[in-house]
Amino acid sequence: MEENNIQNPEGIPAKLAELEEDEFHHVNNPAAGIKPIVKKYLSRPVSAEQKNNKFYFSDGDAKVEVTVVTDEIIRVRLAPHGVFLDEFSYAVPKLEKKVSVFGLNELEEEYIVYTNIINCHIRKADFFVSFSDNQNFITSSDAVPMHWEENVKFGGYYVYCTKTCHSDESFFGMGDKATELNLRGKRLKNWNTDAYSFAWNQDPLYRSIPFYISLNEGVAHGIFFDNTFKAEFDFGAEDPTKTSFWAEGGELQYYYIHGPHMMDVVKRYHLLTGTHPMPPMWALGYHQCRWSYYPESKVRMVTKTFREKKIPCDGIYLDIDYMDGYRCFTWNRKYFPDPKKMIKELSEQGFKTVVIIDPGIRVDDNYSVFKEGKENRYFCRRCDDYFMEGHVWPGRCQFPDFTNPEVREWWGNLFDELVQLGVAGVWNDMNEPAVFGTGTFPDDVRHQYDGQRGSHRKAHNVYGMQMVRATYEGLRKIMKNKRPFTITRAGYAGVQRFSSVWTGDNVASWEHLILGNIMCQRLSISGVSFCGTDIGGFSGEPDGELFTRWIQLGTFSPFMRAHSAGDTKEREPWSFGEPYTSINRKFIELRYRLLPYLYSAFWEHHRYGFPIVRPVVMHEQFEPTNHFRQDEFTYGDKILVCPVLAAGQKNRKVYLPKGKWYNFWTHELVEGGKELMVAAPLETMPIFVKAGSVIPEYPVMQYVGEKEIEEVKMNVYYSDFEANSFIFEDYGETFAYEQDIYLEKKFVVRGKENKLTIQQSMEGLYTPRYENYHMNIIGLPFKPTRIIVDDHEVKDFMIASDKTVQLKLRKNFTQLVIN
Ligand code: MIG
Repeated sequence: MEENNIQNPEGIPAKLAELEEDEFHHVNNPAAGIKPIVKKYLSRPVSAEQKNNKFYFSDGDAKVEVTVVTDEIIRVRLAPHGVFLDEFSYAVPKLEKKVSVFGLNELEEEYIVYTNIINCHIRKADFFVSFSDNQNFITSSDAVPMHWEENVKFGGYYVYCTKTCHSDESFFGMGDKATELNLRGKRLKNWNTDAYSFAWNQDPLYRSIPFYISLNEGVAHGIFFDNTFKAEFDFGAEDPTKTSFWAEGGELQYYYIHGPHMMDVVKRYHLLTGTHPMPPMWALGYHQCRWSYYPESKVRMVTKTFREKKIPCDGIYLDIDYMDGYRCFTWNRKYFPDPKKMIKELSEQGFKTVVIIDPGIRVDDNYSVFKEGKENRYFCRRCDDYFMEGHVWPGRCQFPDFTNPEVREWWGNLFDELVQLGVAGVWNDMNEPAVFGTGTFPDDVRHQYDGQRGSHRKAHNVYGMQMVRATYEGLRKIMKNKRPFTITRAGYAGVQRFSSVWTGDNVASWEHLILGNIMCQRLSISGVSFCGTDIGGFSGEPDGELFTRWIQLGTFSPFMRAHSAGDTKEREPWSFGEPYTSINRKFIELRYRLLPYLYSAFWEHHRYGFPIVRPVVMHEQFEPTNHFRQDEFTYGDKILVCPVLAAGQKNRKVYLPKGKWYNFWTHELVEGGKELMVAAPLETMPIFVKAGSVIPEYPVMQYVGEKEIEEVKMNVYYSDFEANSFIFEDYGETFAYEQDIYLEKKFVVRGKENKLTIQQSMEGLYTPRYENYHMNIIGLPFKPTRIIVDDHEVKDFMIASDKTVQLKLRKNFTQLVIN
C-alpha cells in the first residue's frame, strides 16, 4: 500500500518488539495481541533542493531536511509525508547560522552537503545518511534508513534512527543515568521520573538529556536528538553493530556535532543549548540542607553551630515544612512566626536562605495562589477540558502549565514576596512532574507549549525545566541586578540556562558515592556543570567515614550541599564526632580556599562552554583504557581529583594522564602516563595539580564576603615547559559581567635552565579591591638567588621550610623572573 516505502530487509532489531506494553505498540509481534502497524522506511531520494543553509531531499513522499548550522554542526529532520513541524525547541533557544562556506555536490552515488570541515552524505540507493570529516573519515553512518510508524491513537509517528556501532566504539553523555560512565552496551530511556532511593542501573531518572558523545578510533562526534517525547537510546545493547534512538512522537530531529575531540563536541553542544549563567559567588560555597529544619529555633541552632565550630557555610535550606499545609508561597506561622526577622538575622551571620517550591497547588478557594490560577485558567487540563488533578504533599492539587509563557510570568512574579522577605535562592522539587500514586500526569493532559500545543507526551520531559525557567526569570526580574540562585530536580537539555541541579534521592551507601561521582561527571559533559549529589546520601544512615569521604568528593562538585531525609539521624558536618568533624572542616575550608579557582572554571564554562568537571577520557581519548576510567576527574583544567570510594581505604590506585603533576599535599613531582599507589588515609584524598598551573587561593572564610580579601595567594607550580592559566574576577553577585565588567587574567609559566619566568596579562574593565598577591612558588628545582619583577630586583622573598618560595607582589605585575 505504501509504494514509496520499502521494508528494509535488516529491519529494526527484533527486541524492540518486546518493550513494555504501553510503550511502542510493536509491530510484527502478533503475540502481543496488538494489531500490526507497518513500519515505513525512507526509500531512494529522487530530488534535492537548496534554500539558503537548508537542503531538502525527498523520496517522493517523505522529506529530509539537512540544515548547516556551523562548520561542525549539521541538523537532520525527517517529515514522513513531507510536512515539517514549526521550528521550535526549548533546548535550542535560537538556531543561529554561523557558517559561510557550505554547499551541495551531486555525485553519481550520493549527494553531499558540505562545509569547510564536515560532509553529510545522502546515499542515492537507499537514503542512508552519513557524516565524514575533511579527511574522508566516516564518523557516523546509518545502518538502516530513518523510519517511522503512524501512531493511530495520538496522531503523529513513532520515529527511529539506527546507526552503525563499531566494535570498539564508546559512548558518553546522556546526563542523568545511574550506571557506568561508558554507555556502550546499554539501553536507556528518557522520561523524567521521581526515583526515590534509585538503584544502580535504574532508569529512567529525574532528567532527560538526549545527547551522547561517541568515540571511535580516537575520533569523537556527538548526536543531540532534540525530541522531548519518551525516547530510548540503544548503544549496541540489542545488536552490537547498531546504535539506535527513537521516540514515541515528535520529529526525528537530531544534530550531528563534530569533534574530533570530546571537548570540541561538548563545547559545541553548549553552543546549541547554552551554559549556566554566572552564579552568585556564595552559591559556590557549602550548603546545609535537611528535610526539614524546623521550627525556627532548629534553624538557628544549626546555623549557630556552624559559626561556633568554625565550619564554613553559606546556604541554609528550608524544605517543605516551612509552608502552611505545604501551600507554595505561604509560611507556617507556628514554626516560623517572623520569617523576615529570621532571614535577616541569618543573613547577618552570613547565611543565605533557600526555600523549596513544588509545582502542586492545593485546591483551596481560600488560597490566593490557587484562586488566581483558577480564575486565569493557568492550570493544566485534560483532553476533555477537566482540570488535571493529582495528590502531592498539599493533598488534592492542580498544576500550573509552565509551558505557557503567561503562566511562567505569573509564577515568576509570585516570588516577589519571598524575595522581599530576604530569600536568596529557590529550590524546585517534584517537577518531573511527580504525582503520588499515578507517578505523573496522564498522557492526555494538554499543554500550551509556547503556542506549539501538545499533550503531556510532548511536554512531560520539559515541564520541570519550564518551571525552573519561570522561577529563574521571575527572580532575575525581581532581584534586579543580583544573580539569583536556583536548583531543580527535573530538567531537559538546556536546563543549565536556568538552574543548577542535584541528582535526587540517593542513598547513604558506598555504591551511591561511586554513582554520584559518575553522575556528576556525566551531567557535566551533558551541559549541566553546576551539579552535585546529596552529600551523605538522602535516605539511610552513613557512618562517619562514608560521610567524610562524601564531603571530600563534594568539595570538588561544582554544587556542594549535604542533605538528608527526615527520618534519619542528624547529619551536619559535626554529627559524627572526631576525627570526622575536623576532617570535614579541613575539606570545607579547602572548598573556600579554592573558590577563586572554581569561580574561574565557572567562567570558562559560562563564557566558552567548557564543562567544569571532566572525566579522564576527555583528556586522553586516544587511549582505549581511558574509555573505562570513571572514578577520577579533573576539576577545571588543572586539578585532578581521585576520590576514595570504599571503606577502610588507606591508599588508592591513581592514574595520572601524561605530563607532570604535583601531589597537592606533599608537592612531590610525579611523571604521568601511568598508574601509581597514593596514600589516602581518611584525612586526605589524592589530589594532583598539573605542572605549570597557577591556582588562586582565598583565605579561609566562614562565608563568602565575611572578610574583605586583602591579598590573593597565587600558587605557582613550576614546570619546565610553557603552561597557561586563566583567572576570572568580578563583583561576584551582579550581572555587570554582561556589560563586560570583569577581568580575565592570563598567566604564562615557563621554566628553563635554572630560570623561571611568570608572565601576567589581563583584559577587562574590573579592578579588584585588593592590592597584592602572595606568590607561593612550588617545586622550584634550583635555589633562587635573584628575583626580578618588571625590571626591579626584589630582595624580600622567603624560602619556606617546605621549599616553596614566597613573596609579595603588586597585583598588576607583568613579569617575574627567578634565577
Ligand atoms: O516526596 O521535599 O528529592 O530532596 O527533601 C519527597 C521533601 C519530596 C524529594 C526531594 C528531597 C526533598 C523531599 N522531596
